[in-house]
Amino acid sequence: MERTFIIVKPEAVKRGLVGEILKRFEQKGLQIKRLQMSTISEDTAKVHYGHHADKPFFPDLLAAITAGPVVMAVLEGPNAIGHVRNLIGATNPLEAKPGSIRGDFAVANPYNMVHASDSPETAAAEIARFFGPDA
Ligand code: FUP
Repeated sequence: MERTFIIVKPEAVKRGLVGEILKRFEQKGLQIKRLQMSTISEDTAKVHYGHHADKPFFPDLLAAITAGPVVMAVLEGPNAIGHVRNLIGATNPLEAKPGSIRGDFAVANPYNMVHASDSPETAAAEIARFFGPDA
């Protein structure tokens, strides 16, 4: 069994897509193990997206992820990381296939609706960052 971490981003919360997005993970067969609504601080956003700190889009990315409340979840199931990455689609909404979350609901970055961990290492770090070291 594998665990992964997702964020329903502020733009998706604002558009009323929380239920729709969580439903897709649940109907795939993944279990919601932890769930919380909160607002990401600028400092935490800088850590979370630290790998993009030198990119020209970094300020817009920070502004988008801190713009309002988000919903975060820990999801569990066989190959949860890979399944969730398939369900959300490509990072660039233009490349995300229709049928994926980004393909169905997003038109341009940084508003691609959802974040999901991309490896076991990032999943463990992100679960600890947002739900605490004992989660
Ligand atoms: P992903 O793991 O699919 O979220 O992709 P990345 O970690 O590469 O990107 C993190 C976020 O940066 C994306 F969700 C959106 C934003 N981004 C841009 O705004 N422009 C880009 O060219 C690439 C990423």
